[in-house]
Amino acid sequence: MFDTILVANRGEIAARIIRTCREMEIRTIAVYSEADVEAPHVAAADEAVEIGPAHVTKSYLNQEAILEAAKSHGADAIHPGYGLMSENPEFVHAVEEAGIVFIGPRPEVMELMGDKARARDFAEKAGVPVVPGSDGPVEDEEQAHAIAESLGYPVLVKASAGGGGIGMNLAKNEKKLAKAIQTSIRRANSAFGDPSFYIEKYIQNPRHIEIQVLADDHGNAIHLFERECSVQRRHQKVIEEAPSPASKTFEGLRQEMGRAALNLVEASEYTNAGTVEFIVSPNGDFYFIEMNTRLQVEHPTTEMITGLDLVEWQIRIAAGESLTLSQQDLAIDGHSIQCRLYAENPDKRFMPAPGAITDWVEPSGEGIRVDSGVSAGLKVTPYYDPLIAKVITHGADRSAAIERMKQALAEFEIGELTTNLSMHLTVMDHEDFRSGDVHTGWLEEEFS
Ligand code: MV4
Repeated sequence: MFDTILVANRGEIAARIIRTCREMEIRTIAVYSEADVEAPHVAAADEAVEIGPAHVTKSYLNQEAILEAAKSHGADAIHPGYGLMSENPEFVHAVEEAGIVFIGPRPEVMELMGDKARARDFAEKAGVPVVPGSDGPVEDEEQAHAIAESLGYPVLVKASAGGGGIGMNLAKNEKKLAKAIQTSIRRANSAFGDPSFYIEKYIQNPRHIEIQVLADDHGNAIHLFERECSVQRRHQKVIEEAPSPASKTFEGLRQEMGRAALNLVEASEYTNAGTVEFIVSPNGDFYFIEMNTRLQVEHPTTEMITGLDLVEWQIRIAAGESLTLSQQDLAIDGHSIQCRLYAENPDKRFMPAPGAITDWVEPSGEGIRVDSGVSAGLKVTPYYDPLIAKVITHGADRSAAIERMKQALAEFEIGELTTNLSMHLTVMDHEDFRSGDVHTGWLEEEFS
């Protein structure tokens, strides 16, 4: 097992990774920017290294500074958390060249899944259902017209290098196609320096459901069931839960999506923790959209219903250990919901609202977990993601998890800072949310 892990992240996820390292008796090194001197993840780690100015490109994305901190402080592994350096194959190569273990998948599979057109092609060949669409990237506008014609409108133009909705444009009819392509190309060029795009049939009002997977270096792979992530705004998830309410409606959905996810894992020789994302149409058909090659923000809901520590398993797998669980050993225990608390203003179209935290008292109790990255006396700065905490509850069933969430949110004391907490309380009582029948456009339709 590793002696020392450097956590190349900040906020709630850095603190959460450090907690598991402590339980595993692994020494931790935090890194921090000039703006994060007083951040909780810095205090939580055994040692901490300043890596640069507040701006992410100068600190948390500064590969040389992170590697230098790891080398000079004797780290034998680096955990990237999510975002930042977590899905950058070049960083993985640099880490390995320094003789340090990257806690995550191999860089080759990270690169494959990072190219959404390639990933889609690969998934299809591995027997995973994909949305009807182009075979790989589309060459030009003429070919695009022919493909769209055979698919039938509306179609979605997606940037190959995209993901998370970047460079994605809807063409409702033939007249709108050229413009959608141009917009995708422009966005993809400026965001990724890669103009390539592909086309899919547009699935209206889908749910977003994903499968958590774990795979080791010895050929063992399991899935840890599904998470429902349809409550989102501008491609930012807001509320997640496990299992998905749709699994009650559609018999066989969980098992079929789980099998499909494992087919992709096995075909791509994927290792460590990962998430296979699907969209599910209102009639229960599911389609692969992308694979995230990292731990996800919503992983605690899976931990609550399986009793597993996903960070512990990431570390064990990276250290070469074998999975000791087989698919038959796994069962879902109850239901879990996660509400993301963002420093944002519900009265100003949920725009980020940085500010000082004068009061911060977290709820606690049976079936309540809070993963936070702030504390009283600190400031939320405009430099980083406005996610400040996640409230996660567990109950015997969905309504028990919702009741616990209402209780936890009501108990949360947050002073001065403007957050979306009141919106969460409203959602918990909304009849559509209660019914479990929501799609990816629902939140923006109801709360705008
Ligand atoms: C789609 C889709 C409908 N049809 N693809 C958005 C981000 C990227 N992960 C894929 N996305 C979508 N792809 C087809 N063919 C609808 C979305 C989509 C979405 C997907 C997941 C979560 C939230 C979403 C919000 C809007 C649109």
